[in-house]
Amino acid sequence: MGLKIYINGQLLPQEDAKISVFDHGLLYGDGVFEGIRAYHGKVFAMDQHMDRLYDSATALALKIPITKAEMANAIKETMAANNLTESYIRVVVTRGVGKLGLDPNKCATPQIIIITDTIELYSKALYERGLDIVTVSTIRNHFSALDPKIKSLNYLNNILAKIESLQAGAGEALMLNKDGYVAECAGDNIFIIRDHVLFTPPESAGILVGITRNVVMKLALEMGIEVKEQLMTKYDLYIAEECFLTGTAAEIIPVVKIDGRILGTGKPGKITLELLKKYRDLTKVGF
Ligand code: PXG
Repeated sequence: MGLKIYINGQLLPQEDAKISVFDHGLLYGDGVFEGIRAYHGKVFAMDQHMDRLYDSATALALKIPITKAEMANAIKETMAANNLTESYIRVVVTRGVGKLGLDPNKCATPQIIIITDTIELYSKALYERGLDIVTVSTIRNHFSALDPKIKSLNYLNNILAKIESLQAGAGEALMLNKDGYVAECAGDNIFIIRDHVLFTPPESAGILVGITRNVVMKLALEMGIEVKEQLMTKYDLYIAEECFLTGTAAEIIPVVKIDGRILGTGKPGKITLELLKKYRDLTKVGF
């Protein structure tokens, strides 16, 4: 039996869940989205995801026609309709059906789509072995062009980076900003550890402000680890003792190789693994 998909207040069988070819989400990538996870039937960091979704929409002058509370309920209803407890949730809000031509005012009303499905994770072996990443030539969007803080349907910047890392046979693409500072990976935030201090690029480096990133910084502080949001270059990564990526899907994934250089011991770091354990404990009780 297929999935039930939420579109504009209706739960439709997957085969009937279709949108117009005139939707500006398709024609121009004009819209926003969220990737959320549910563990044991409970949505993780729901409020944070709702805040980011609505902020992204506001930044695009896109008014979502339902409240955050109504959206949260719609997500829960969609999960229930699919009997899902462990789930990856994709919320998409498009500008809606309009005319050919950029003008968003020609779009009548935004469309809301909610897909709840099971997720494909990185393999358990990869968490034990660690990921290798490469710096790619595609720079992260400059905030004056398209602010990476906006989780928009326009993900080509990230996809171009991902293509480069795939062609290099690496697990993820490390993106620098236009000044050459480390920004983030194609679909994850990046952290390093050195001398018992946790470093990650600041928001001003031009990044998506990851919800997992925020949780990890909080967990580190609770563990008595100093956290610094600081601009970094490739050099800082090359000399790191530990490195890991964070994201809703990946949670915390250790990095053991950057640009062909083996980091530290070449194995997932001790603090990284402690943080991963603490993060997974948190997903059991909810956040
Ligand atoms: N940076 C970027 C560019 C992202 O897209 C993150 C960081 C991590 O953010 P969160 O809030 O998840 O901690 C993301 C989000 C997927 C998928 O299907 C993952 C993301 C985005 C789109 C798709 O795996 N990661």
